[in-house]
Amino acid sequence: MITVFSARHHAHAPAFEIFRGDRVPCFETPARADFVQARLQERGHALCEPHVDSAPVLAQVHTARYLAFLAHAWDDWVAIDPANAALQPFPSVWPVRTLRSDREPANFTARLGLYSMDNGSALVAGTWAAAKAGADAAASAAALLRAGERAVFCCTRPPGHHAGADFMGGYCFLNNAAVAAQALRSAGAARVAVLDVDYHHGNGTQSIFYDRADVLFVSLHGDPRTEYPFYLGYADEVGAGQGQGFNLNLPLPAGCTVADWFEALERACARMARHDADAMVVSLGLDTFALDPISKFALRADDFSRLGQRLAQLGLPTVFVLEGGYAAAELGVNAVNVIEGFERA
Ligand code: SP5
Ligand code: ZN
Repeated sequence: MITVFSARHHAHAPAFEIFRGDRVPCFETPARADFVQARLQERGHALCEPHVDSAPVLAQVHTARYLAFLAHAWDDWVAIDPANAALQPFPSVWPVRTLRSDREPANFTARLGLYSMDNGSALVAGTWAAAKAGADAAASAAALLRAGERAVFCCTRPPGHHAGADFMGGYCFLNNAAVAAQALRSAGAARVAVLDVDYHHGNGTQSIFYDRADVLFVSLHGDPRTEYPFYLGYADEVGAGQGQGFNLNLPLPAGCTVADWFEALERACARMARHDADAMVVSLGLDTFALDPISKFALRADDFSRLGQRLAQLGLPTVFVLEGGYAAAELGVNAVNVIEGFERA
């Protein structure tokens, strides 16, 4: 399976994130994608650079004002004070209920809060370049499928599935999976199915397609009652308007068994099969791994092979997009196990 990979992901390397009021090393690091790249090469898989500009598709997935903010956020931050170049901006104020989000304030921190769901996406000088390269990889993968590839893997970071039409969050800035799905639609696929197997609910992807019947969203994740992102991902979210019946959430209790997880995967696959899709996008989070430092599912290396095998049985042209997974040293083996399980099936 061909992999789309850009070394530009290195440009996004924040020094720290905030955890319980303290600065802690980032869980989402450049080493993650490097371990995956190394394992792909070790196993003889081909890699290529992104070759499609995602800008037209990004404009369909994200709002113009969010894209404009994100593209210039670092320059705006440093323009306030050159000393800011050594600091990471974090939001500290948000337009929650009763506050207005239709007006964009002039103040930088207020704008950052307007376009953030949490303080979980550390922003640095190279964030836009890295995120854009990831979105370009997703658009390139869609083009490769159209050109006849059976499946393509996007080895991208930062991840994307928490990013909504007009906000960042959960280490995510641009929604790569949504870009892949929308690019497939634009390339002629009448129906696309998105399956999100990251430990965390893909709130951004769900919200982007929530009122649409052409893009089905199915997600398997830790119960939001106790797990991030907390405010979305419940089973009663079934889609709205035209999209009613085209959103399926399968929350599982933190600490559930591998057998429970694969049982839910069967339900997900059954719904995917009913969609009669022309192509599938898999938000491939690997934080379901037993040794993941921030998650509470129990999958082992072999289980990722089984996942790949099961997904291949859906018989659909497939784009895999890397999402979470924070046991960095094991990420390469686990990701490539999915890829090779898929290929073997
Ligand atoms: C793409 C993705 O997987 N994003 C995950 C964002 C999770 N953000 C919340 C992180 C909270 C870290 N909690 C650490 C608990 C350690 N005991
Ligand atoms: Zn995750």
